[in-house]
Amino acid sequence: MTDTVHVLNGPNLNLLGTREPGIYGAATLADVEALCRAEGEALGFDIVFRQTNSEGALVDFIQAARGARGIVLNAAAYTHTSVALRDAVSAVAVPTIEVHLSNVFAREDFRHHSYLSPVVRGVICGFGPQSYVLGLRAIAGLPQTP
Ligand code: CA2
Repeated sequence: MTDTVHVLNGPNLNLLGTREPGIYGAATLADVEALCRAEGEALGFDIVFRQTNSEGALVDFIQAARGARGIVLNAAAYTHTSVALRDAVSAVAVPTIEVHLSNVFAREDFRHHSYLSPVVRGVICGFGPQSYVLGLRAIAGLPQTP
């Protein structure tokens, strides 16, 4: 049986590769998806890859991941604002890796705080699209709960 990992993306990440290449690089979200699918295949994961600009939809995506092997979550700006997302991550009890393309700690102060970090399994930031690959590998390395 293949384990499912949900790779969930928040607001404006659909614009990747079209603007601000100095911060976020040249890869598009479709490129990131292809990378995740290739890594997922290597690790034996079925990848569900989704993006939304809406906070409520992201809550729904997290809830839909209940029972999955893991979640790789780039909540984008909602990372720094959303108690609703934090509550959703806590509620589903699925091992979640918070990822960011950029090194948020090398950026503005408001990006240094995450509502999600205290309730996720771990945080990876600053490696561009490789942050997602590292997130998938982190899930693969976690002990599996029955
Ligand atoms: O570095 C990351 O992955 C972020 O989660 C990206 C968010 C930002 O608010 C977080 O602080 C860090 C922003 C995503 C917006 O992506 C864009 C891509 C291209 C052009 C404009 C925005």
